[in-house]
Amino acid sequence: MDSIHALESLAPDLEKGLSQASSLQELEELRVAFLGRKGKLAQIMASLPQIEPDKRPLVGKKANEIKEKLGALFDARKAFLDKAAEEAALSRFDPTVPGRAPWRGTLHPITLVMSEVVSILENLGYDVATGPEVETDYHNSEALNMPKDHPARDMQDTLYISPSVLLRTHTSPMQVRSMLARKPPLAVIAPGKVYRRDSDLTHTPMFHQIEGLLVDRGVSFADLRGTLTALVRQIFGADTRVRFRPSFFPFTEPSAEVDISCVLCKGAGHVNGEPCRVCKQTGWVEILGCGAVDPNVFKAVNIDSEEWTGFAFGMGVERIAMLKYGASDLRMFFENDIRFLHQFR
Ligand code: 2NL
Repeated sequence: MDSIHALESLAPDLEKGLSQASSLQELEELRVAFLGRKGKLAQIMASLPQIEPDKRPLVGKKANEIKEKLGALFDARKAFLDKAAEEAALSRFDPTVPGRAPWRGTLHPITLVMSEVVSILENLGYDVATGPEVETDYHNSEALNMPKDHPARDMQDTLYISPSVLLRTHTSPMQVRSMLARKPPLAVIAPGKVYRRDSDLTHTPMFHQIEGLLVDRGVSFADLRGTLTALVRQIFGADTRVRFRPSFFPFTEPSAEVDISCVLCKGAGHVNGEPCRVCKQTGWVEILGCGAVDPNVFKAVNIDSEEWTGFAFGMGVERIAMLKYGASDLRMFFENDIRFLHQFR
């Protein structure tokens, strides 16, 4: 009974082969060799017609049993190989290795300085007012004591959208809007972007400003001095000295520019015997402009300047950021070089 014998030897033969098969490809090769169309089982079945007819059912039954058996052997080996592969992968994964820190963004230095100054002034009692960057000529210039023929309108290099609509050249129009919308007393700051037709080493067409405005009865220049001294000492440190120089702005009278003792040389004018590059040996750096609100501004927004007095101040955020962070080039704030921006946390 050669056929039965041949069939019965298939399972041990396959087991031997499988025990040496270590990849899915070797497994597949064995499957083709044993169960394939021209494989060992098929070859034995091909000789069935030569067997005496009364023995054929027995051989056929045996063939089916063996086919099942072989299938089970394949499944078992495949499961074994899959499990081994999974364990090998797990042994390569070391859960104690520290993870890679995810890349975190940072706030832009201009945003940081803006938030700091806004927060200081909020603590002093000022309300924040934000509004349109596209403004009317009236809110940006006319109401601020700069009539149509005023030289400051050219001086400011305004970007016009139409003859009476423009990109705001300062955040003062928000102060005008606040005075029109509310009744004094009021204390308002206007932070935001402003635009000028100006672009070179030290000027960008867009930059940031923060303005403050206080309107109340009996406001004096001493109040202004106290407020600004408190502000700059919180920004630059408690030992910062402050000085006022007479100046001119169309919307304030009298007007002043404020200097602080140099942030680098602390007022000495030199660092390690070298002339100070920040203050050019003067010991002082300009930080903001200010003044008492001009009666013509109050008149434009229907505030009685006999009853109400006020002061206002304005500062450039980029300038403060440069001094605070020791940046030598304004353009660094606009290039968005990640190596520069990533230093501010
Ligand atoms: C500067 C100077 C300043 C003002 C802004 C102002 C606003 C109103 C009335 C009066 Cl509504 N004044 N703003 C006053 C003085 C100076 O800014 O150098 N800014 C960068």
